[in-house]
Amino acid sequence: MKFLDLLFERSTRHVADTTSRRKLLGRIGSLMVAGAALPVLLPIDRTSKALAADKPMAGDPGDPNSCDYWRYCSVDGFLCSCCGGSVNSCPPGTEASQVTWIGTCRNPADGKDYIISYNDCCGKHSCNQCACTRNDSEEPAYRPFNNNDVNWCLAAKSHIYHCTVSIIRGVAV
Ligand code: ABN
Repeated sequence: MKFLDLLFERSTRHVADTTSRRKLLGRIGSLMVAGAALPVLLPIDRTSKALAADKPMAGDPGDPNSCDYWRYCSVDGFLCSCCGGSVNSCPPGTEASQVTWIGTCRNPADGKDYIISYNDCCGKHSCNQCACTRNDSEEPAYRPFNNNDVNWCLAAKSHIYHCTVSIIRGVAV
């Protein structure tokens, strides 16, 4: 019994000697900061939020079925607005890729630059309507991080590319 007492006394003293309230509070603080940063740092799917924010703009100039439409300044693919979807929604039976090409296009209506994501819609064979290759700021394939000739469906459930939507993510400042 004495041996057990001694053992517990020693281990309790060891814990008391090697820990402190300040250290514990510091660790809890670090965990709280890391927890708050996680939603910002992790690749979380914000497509639905962006879509909800991407409402039709009053006086939005141009025809979303035409490759000249302002949002398409950096697109490379078939326009979903010609494929049973719209400028910012995938046709039924397809799913938007979460990994995308990003461009910045000027809206002639207000002169502002908008950040646009070009999400590929995946899960049906190629739409083959309204091919549009504008590629503002794009660079040749030997600079792969600046090239948009990429099938973003490779990062989706289905790798089969159908068409591309152009979603406004915000105003470039
Ligand atoms: N991002 C459109 C696309 C899809 C497949 C191949 C090239 C480009």
